[in-house]
Amino acid sequence: MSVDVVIVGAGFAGMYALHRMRQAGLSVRVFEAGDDVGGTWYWNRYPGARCDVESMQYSYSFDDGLQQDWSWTEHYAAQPEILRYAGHVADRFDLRRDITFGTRVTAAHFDDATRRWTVRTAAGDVETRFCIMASGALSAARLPNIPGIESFAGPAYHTADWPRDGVDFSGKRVGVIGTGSSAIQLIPVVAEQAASLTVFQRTPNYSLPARNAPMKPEHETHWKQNYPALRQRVREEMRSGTLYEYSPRTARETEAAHRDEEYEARWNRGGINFMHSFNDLMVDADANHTAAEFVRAKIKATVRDPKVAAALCPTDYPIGTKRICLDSNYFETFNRDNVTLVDLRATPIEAVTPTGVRTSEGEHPLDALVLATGFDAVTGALLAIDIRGRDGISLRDRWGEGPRSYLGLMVSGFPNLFTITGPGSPSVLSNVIHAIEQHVDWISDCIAHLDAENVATMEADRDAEDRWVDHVREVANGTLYPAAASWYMGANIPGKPRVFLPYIGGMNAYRKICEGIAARGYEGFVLTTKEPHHA
Ligand code: NA7
Repeated sequence: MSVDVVIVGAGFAGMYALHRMRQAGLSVRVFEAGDDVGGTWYWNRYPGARCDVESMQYSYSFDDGLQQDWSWTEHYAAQPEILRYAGHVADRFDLRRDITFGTRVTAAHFDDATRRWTVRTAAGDVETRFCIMASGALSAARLPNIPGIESFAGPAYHTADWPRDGVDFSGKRVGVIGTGSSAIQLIPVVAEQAASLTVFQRTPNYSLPARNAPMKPEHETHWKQNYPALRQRVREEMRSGTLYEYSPRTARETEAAHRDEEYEARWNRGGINFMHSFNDLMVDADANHTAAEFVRAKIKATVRDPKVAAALCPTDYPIGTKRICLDSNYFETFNRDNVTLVDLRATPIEAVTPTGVRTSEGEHPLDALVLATGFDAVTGALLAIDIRGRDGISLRDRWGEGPRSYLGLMVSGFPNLFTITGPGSPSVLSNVIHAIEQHVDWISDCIAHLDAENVATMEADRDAEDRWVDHVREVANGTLYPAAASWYMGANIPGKPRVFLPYIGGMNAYRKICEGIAARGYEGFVLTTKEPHHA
């Protein structure tokens, strides 16, 4: 088979890319490992899975009919509803006919002579001019390297590979390893069903109340009546691809009492907006400390057992530098009689045994195990594919000391290969659907330009790429983010280079940079023209 464009992945990025490429008159084939569309929302079916961007904004903006017709039932949509939305989009734009499901891409090799890519799958090879990697930033699930993990006799589930028919934990002694965002969503729900729940925590996390609720009709109407203007405002003014109330004030210069009033008001309204209470929280350690202290006081006021409360309080990294979590009754859940917190810093795991988890303190008997242990973020899914560019050079080698990319969109030496929400782009620091739309629109305009100018290949210029990588690092180093051993830094994967993976300059600023580069004739890219046709 030979096509103009191969797209890897049929999540929100792959679906929109397919739609745009098709509109441009290109032939497209999408490969997707899952049996249907939805990407992260297809795989992450664990109880309590929910988006932490509000529904009216965590949705496509490219088609007004779509955004007017679809109704969200909750302020923050749960996984089943988001998956239904993905399915609706696939139906509405008749996407599935160009998607090969149940098929993982294993390799993509560029041929210098033909200037085409060969994409390898279990279903055979496909030749293509362009490759679009829509393989997701949080899609390569990671199993913990704990001795004996294979020996557990009961069922074990990773949150990102959850059985389609769900799991009944009634009457079971359940263990959860991990206390990241996935665990924080899952724990309150499983605690209500299981006979007992044992939470194995290595690093406590900061979590804010979501205050999720059924969709308020007036909120939905407000958004639907003003979508064009509101989306435009997000595009122009918002760092994070989501409409938040960014404060113009610093915490440092605000009196303690007023500061706490602001935190309290935002805590009570719920959501990530709390993190925008002041504009210096992510750049000034003292300012950050005031927000962290506020959250620690809330944890201590919520959790009745002071020892458990203390163990749940993060103390050794600034708030927000590991992905901030949103929850519904997470800390409250530790007041239940059937929930036990095991602080792995005090009593580390020694092994998983056939009947439970053994820590330095003894065995915790379990019937079922949940691994909420996260992902090889941002680069994991790309490097799982054997990608080879010019002269057979592999992406794995090129990125041996950390990812190098121009704008998070293209890599030098890998012509005509685009990454969506790739390393060096705002990616996971933005409302991801918003970031996806910006990338896909830019790529689609770019391909139209290449065709109009008779261009055969385009790739990042090595110097421009180096400058961008330096810029990404400098901007990150101007913040508190690198202070935490987070998955943003690759720190959760043994041996992964410590590089701040996303671009933190803001989605609005990033969009302008990309637009400027395109307007200046794709500055920083190397374009080679096709040989003229001979009559
Ligand atoms: P995260 O945020 O990476 O959380 C993984 C959790 O698992 C975290 O608490 C880890 O502790 C813990 N973990 C990992 N390995 C181990 C071992 N070996 N022993 C004990 N604990 C371990 O993943 P999530 O799925 O929760 O969330 C990822 C993102 O997806 C989220 O931010 C949203 O954007 C969506 P650690 O902190 O490493 O000490």
